[in-house]
Amino acid sequence: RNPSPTLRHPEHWCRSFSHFIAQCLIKDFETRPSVTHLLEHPFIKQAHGKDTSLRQQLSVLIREQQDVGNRIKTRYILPTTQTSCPDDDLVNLEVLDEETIIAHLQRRYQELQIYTYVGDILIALNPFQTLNIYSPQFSKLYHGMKRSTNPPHIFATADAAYQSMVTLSKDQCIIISGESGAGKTESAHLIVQHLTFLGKANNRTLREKILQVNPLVEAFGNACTAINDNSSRFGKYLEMKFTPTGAVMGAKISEYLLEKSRVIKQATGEKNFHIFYYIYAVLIKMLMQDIISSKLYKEQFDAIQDCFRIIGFTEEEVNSVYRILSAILNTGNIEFTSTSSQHQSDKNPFLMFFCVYLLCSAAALLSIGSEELQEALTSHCVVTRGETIIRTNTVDKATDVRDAMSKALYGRLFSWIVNRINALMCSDGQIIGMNVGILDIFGFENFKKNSFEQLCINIANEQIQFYFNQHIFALEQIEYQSEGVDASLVEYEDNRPILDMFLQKPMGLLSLLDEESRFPQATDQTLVDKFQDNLRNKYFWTPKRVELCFGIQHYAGKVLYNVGGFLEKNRDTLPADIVVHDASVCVCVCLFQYSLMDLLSKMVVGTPHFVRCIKPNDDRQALRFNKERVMVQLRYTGILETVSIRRQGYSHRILIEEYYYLAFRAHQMPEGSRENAIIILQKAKLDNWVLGKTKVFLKYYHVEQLNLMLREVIARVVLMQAYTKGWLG
Ligand code: AOV
Ligand code: MG
Repeated sequence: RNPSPTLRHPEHWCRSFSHFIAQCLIKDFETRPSVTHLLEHPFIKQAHGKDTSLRQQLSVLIREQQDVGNRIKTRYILPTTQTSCPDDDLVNLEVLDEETIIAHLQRRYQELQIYTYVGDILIALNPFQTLNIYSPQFSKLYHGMKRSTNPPHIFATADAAYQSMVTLSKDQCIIISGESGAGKTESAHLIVQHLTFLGKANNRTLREKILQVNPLVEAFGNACTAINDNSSRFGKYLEMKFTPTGAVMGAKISEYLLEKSRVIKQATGEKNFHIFYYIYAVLIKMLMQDIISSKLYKEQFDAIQDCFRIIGFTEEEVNSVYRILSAILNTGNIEFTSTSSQHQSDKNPFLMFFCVYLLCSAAALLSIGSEELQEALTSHCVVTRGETIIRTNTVDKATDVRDAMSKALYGRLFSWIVNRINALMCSDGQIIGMNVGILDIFGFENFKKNSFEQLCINIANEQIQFYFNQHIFALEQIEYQSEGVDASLVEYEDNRPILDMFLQKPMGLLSLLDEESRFPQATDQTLVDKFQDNLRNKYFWTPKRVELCFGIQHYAGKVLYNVGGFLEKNRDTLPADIVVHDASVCVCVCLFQYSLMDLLSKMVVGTPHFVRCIKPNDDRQALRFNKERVMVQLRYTGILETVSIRRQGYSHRILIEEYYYLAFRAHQMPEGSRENAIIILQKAKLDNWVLGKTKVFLKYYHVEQLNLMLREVIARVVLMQAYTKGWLG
């Protein structure tokens, strides 16, 4: 491999190389490397000669690192003799029953050890308090380290993904799951933070830009719900793009299934999307009753302004965004009254005047005529016998049109912002690179009243769970068998039947819903009847005492859904003559059968890393560990089964050719045979591996070991090249 361009300059090279060495030594806190100690290192001895500037650089570096080490030691409770301990990983527990695992996690949680491994999977318990373990010093501590060097951490997972990407030149994806409020979005931020640290581009602006992406889209796509004050109301897949040498070069975001209905209506105690409160506090300048939250919203507004500016939106674009938001706010307040004579006396002149004012403002903000807008809201065209007739809408119909328009405007605005971010973040689209994708969706939800939105969210979570199962259990079993490797099959809760009940055509729940949505005469009752007649399995039932409801046994628990509004929300129609032209599309068909599958198929291409977020209590209290709640989550996420499969399993299958540098010289180009695989593994002094027909089955720690060795070999090659080229004088 050629040395990367950043290594060309001797001074720079010295810094990065010495950094590498210092990091190797700093792993062991007890060693306390001194400058003399480090200068005795054979690599450095060879390289530095009598170069005093290197010596100075090293002493600064070491002092810095020792400082960090000391600080970390006091802040993050580290065992005194080792930096990590066996109970960091559930796989190492001697007794593996539920009770032991729970007690273990509880003890760790009380000690603020919120992270625990199950092999290569990270369990993250929500601390519900700010922890001092995410500073750049921690990023440094976890940089390029073996997992067993430090206590479990979200940075270690991000680091493992990054190192695999760079070492093996393969795309990676990190899948974060867990119920609403469990900490997925926070984890996603931390991963981006660490990846941005690792992908040190010379381009500081780009780093800053990437860090603004999440806050910006979340202002538009997150909202306060009964469970979480910053709940994601859309699914997000963020791909961080890197050059082949691992420098960050851009980011791309894919969104799906934004909960648009929130724009027009929110359940009791819930709120609209964050951004509305920010602009309400600033642009509309109305007196807010709550001064403290008004101040907070203004600060948030300023932060969003900064995000827009840093990412590169023009002032004109930002103004257009606010104009559309204001138009939505105005439209939402328009009320309709009937013009028929018997209702004339009901009319309130002030209200009418106010509505006309709102209508005119909305029209002006959208740059259309107010009459045009009024017409679109209050009338519709019917074509009868080739003739187009304009009919006046009823009050209900006009209200529906108004709401549909607001939802469509918001949905499109959101997609536009996302597309614009992508255009601004990927200017170097031509460069071939690799990426680490981070999937953060809305978590499983079960409210007192659950509607169409909860159904969509929970189906998405079923799919992620299915993917997890596929990866951890099913594929593993299939592969063992086809490779002729003996491994006892592990039992697991397969949620495939539930998914089939939703997605199968033509009799799955979503197809039935789509079919019923096409009948204009359909009602909530006909829909429930249709479900009841066609869905006969143990995952579906209709309760006797509650009307217009149906229950589903999801992988994560029973949920009772209320069908009110299902048909309308699924139709998601817009009148043909409204401002935004849109065909009548059914949400379910286009979003589930294509979009989510598309997303999952993207993920399947990359090597997955899993983060399972767990919510220790429902009161959002720090240090409160509700055993029952944790137990339920461990059960339905399959963590217990995962522990056993990880313990006996060989989670990694590798192409051994990728490691041939470890045993052969570059020019030898050995063929990928079983014999050569054995030579490499023996040379690497690994044991306990299994050789299948075509692949080597390794435990996760084997792969770490191999990658570390490979990096050392590459560093040595770089050093030799630097010598031959005379860069070291
Ligand atoms: P979610 O993404 O899993 O829910 P969040 O990531 O929004 O959950 O976390 C909920 C809240 O928990 C955050 O607002 C923080 O207050 C707290 N929290 C989570 N992780 C941490 C952490 N590592 N350190 C400190 N506080 C944390 V949803 O989006 O509702 O499914 O749809
Ligand atoms: Mg979230």
